[in-house]
Amino acid sequence: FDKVYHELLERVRDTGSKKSDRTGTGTTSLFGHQMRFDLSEGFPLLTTKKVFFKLVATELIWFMRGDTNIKYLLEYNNNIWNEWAFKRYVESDEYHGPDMTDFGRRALIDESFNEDYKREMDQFKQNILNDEVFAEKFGTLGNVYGKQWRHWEGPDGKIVDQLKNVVEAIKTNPYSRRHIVSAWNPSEIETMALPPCHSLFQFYVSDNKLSLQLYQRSADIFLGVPFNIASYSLLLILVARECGLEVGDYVHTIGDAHIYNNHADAVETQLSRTSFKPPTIKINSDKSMFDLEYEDFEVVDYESHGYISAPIAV
Ligand code: THF
Repeated sequence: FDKVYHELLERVRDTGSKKSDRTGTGTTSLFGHQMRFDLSEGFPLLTTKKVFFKLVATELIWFMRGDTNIKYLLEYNNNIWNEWAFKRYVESDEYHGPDMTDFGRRALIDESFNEDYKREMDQFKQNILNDEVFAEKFGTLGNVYGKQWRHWEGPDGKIVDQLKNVVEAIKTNPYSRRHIVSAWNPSEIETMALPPCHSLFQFYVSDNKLSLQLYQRSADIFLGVPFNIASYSLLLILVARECGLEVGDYVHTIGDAHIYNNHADAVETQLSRTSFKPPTIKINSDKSMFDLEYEDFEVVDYESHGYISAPIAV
């Protein structure tokens, strides 16, 4: 599994073009890449760096619950969406602290700003966790994944539960070519803190095996993709379990595949490492996928190299 990912890192590094981006960080990027993971061989949690399964699983459960408020994530000490909620807060009329314009970039280059940023972010997290009114208002990311997966709102106000529908359709009409869930809702993009990076996925059944393909419009290869691979592979395992099918392939298709310039050294470190055998996932419960909680999951035999830290572009 790691090899398939390393090939992507190398391809982008060696053949990508320099491209400036929305976040001002700068990237090396190419357009169009596909990876395939046969999940009967194990669970693709990368082993050439430590990937935190807890963060992956709690994020996926958060999507599956239809939740769009980071409060749930913070309760599991999962901080991967904080910056996007924080951004909305500091741009609102209710923020009166020091100027946080462009905080993601400034925190990396200005030590005294970074102190202010860390303090404000910490306060923000405490407010989300302890103040219900504040959390309601500033913990939400708008109509992001959870909303679209479970409560897509049609023009007539009709709510579509795409995830429930697709599970039902796989059970009743497995060979259908319409097993699609879309997070890309053009009329609601403006209401989202960030337009969905993983925009659409499709299921496919053959020989009693369930496969899933993701279309990701934009992929942060070093930080995001290891999460995305594990997340959608876990979703595939859950839906297969729900539908009484074996697991087939997880296919990951990417549009803009980019390595941020400030991840270059981290990429070299990871590429210099050799992989371990992949772990497996155990689910210690009979509950439906819609009722599972993080505590029901167990990663078995995960042996990995150490964590490699890298800054997130906001
Ligand atoms: N924006 C950018 N620039 N990259 C992304 O990968 C990304 N996402 C989501 C939304 N916007 C994005 C958020 N997902 C991490 C992982 C996934 C994220 C965001 C951040 C991250 O920093 N992971 C660290 C561990 C973090 C921790 O310990 O708290 C890591 O090393 O893996 C892609 O969907």
